[in-house]
Amino acid sequence: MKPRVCRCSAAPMDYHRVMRLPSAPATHAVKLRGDYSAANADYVVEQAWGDYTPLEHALWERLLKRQFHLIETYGAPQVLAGLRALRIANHVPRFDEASKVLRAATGWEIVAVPGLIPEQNFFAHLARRHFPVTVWLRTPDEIDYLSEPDVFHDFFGHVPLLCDPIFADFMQAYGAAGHKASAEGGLKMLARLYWYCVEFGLIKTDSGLRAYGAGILSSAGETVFCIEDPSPHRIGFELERVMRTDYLIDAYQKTYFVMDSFEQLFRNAYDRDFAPIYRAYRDLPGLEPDAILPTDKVVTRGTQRVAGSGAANVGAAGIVG
Ligand code: HBI
Ligand code: FE
Repeated sequence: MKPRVCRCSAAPMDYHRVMRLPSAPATHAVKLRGDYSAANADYVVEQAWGDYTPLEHALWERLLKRQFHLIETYGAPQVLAGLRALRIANHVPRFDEASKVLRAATGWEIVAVPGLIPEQNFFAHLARRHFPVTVWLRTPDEIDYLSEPDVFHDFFGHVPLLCDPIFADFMQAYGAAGHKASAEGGLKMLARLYWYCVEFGLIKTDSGLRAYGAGILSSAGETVFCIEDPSPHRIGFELERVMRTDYLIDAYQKTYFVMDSFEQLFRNAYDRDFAPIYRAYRDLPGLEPDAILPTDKVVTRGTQRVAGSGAANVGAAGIVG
């Protein structure tokens, strides 16, 4: 697979490809943007908040206003509660201040990182309730388009839900599962769970479907698309189904999986041995991103008119960040 440039501020690199390598990302052919030279062995750096420029703070404010407005309509209530608790302001947030809120809420804290880090380090942080947040912010011409997660995606997209006790426990369990998955040949399947839940998950609420995945929440276009558009399938979450399904990294998703509640996620994933699932499916080809199986709990069957592969579709989808 060739390196792809992805459409949103989601986690839009092919993580598996980058992170399966034994070496640090900085030595990989895909040039990562962050400065890894000052990172310690865990890839942690200083946030150096004072170094953000007035232009960067202004860009943060622009991104924040646009997304906050959309998320009031389309975001899950737990996300809104987290955003309020964090009192995200009109400037790039200080990780130390946000960590105080998180520690009090769920025992999580933020660690600053230069960008994407190898998945074993990423899992180790999560297992300790440390959430890695990239320090750099996109430039103004990238407001709608970015090829790696930046501080807006990582912070605005991921951190609010870490205030939710159930989701917070799930994320720690995910990190712990990551350690085991490499020995059990399950990394690819575990990454699909991350993708379809943590990055692109929807949840049912009394007022309809709402978005909680960070890749959605940091993308203006996908925030509306995932809820309103007739194109994608929306299918009830089922752990094995999700773990078997390939995903798109360079276009809007063809399928979103819908959680009944975060309790469901927790019940499915916490304290569960994934090894039998890995064994059953790891050597089989993945399901197509637009598959519908007879066993699926279909919430809405999409027209699949927008979803497609490659850059043309990304253009059609409007390249949003
Ligand atoms: N590194 N900084 C950072 N952020 C991520 O979301 C991330 C990562 N490294 C690996 C990784 N995600 C993936 O392996 C996920 O599938 C878990
Ligand atoms: Fe992400």
